Amino acid sequence: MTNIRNIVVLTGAGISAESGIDTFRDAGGLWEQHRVEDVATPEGFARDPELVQRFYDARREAVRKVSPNAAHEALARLDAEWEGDLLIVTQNVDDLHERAGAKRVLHMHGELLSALCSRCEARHRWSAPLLGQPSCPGCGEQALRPDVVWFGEMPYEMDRIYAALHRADLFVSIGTSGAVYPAAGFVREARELGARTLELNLERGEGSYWFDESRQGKAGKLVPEWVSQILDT
Ligand code: BV8
Repeated sequence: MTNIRNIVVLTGAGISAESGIDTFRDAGGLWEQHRVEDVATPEGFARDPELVQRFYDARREAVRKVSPNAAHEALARLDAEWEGDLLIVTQNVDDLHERAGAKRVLHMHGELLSALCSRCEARHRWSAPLLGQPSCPGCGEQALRPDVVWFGEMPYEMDRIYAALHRADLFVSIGTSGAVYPAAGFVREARELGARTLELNLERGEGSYWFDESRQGKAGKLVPEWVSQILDT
């Protein structure tokens, strides 16, 4: 892949599936076990905060028990060796990219290992349960919520993401169904800005039409292959 200097990689739940983290829409996925509007909206949190805190406490616990897989490790290698721009934009709230060693990571939908105070808006690295309403270390109020972006809320650092898309020569999407916006619109943005676009996914996603190339298979196999293709040739 000649004259590629600046890369944006978008990842979704599919990249963490082989680590044992449930995806959302696949059979037996999170959205089969819980109603989105109950656990991933501000209205759901207002209606039943305990249900929502329990949902995210369980996911925070589950992430602690799993490890990064070969796809996370391959992206960490790319991050360490790629001299050009690289931004790994993840929709995932787990910390597997960072535990694999990747540094240039942006969590556009937030993180399980962070708590947000709805009163003073401070953010705190957080690994304990939020059920039982611990007080905010900043303002002391019992107003902590999971630091994740719920439906209807603005994703984080959109300006940094669009700036990277504007500079990108290559946009790669890994393990995402392309069902949730604005992330699902990035491929068209990147394409219209002249970048080459590549999809690596178990099956074609909803936006597959917009990719120059789409490779189907497991991320644990496709991502190491792609990374060595771009670093070693
Ligand atoms: C917003 C955090 C205003 C919490 C999440 C335009 C059109 C229509 C609707 C909208 C629109 N614009 C906005 C909306 C509304 C809404 C939306 O998109 N609704 C959808 C359902 C239609 N969007 C919002 O509300 C967003 N906010 O728009 O604010 C705005 C507008 C413009 C610009 C700025 C702001 C906020 C959305 C964020 C919600 N929070 N997560 C939590 O995690 O609990 S979304 C959550 O679901 C994830 O973060 C992720 O984004 C999404 C799940 O998708 P995937 O990660 O792709 O997972 P999925 O299970 O679907 O697919 C897995 C894929 O992996 C599959 O394709 C499978 O084949 C593949 N796979 C499986 N195993 C493997 C694999 N691939 C490779 N290897 C494997 N082993």
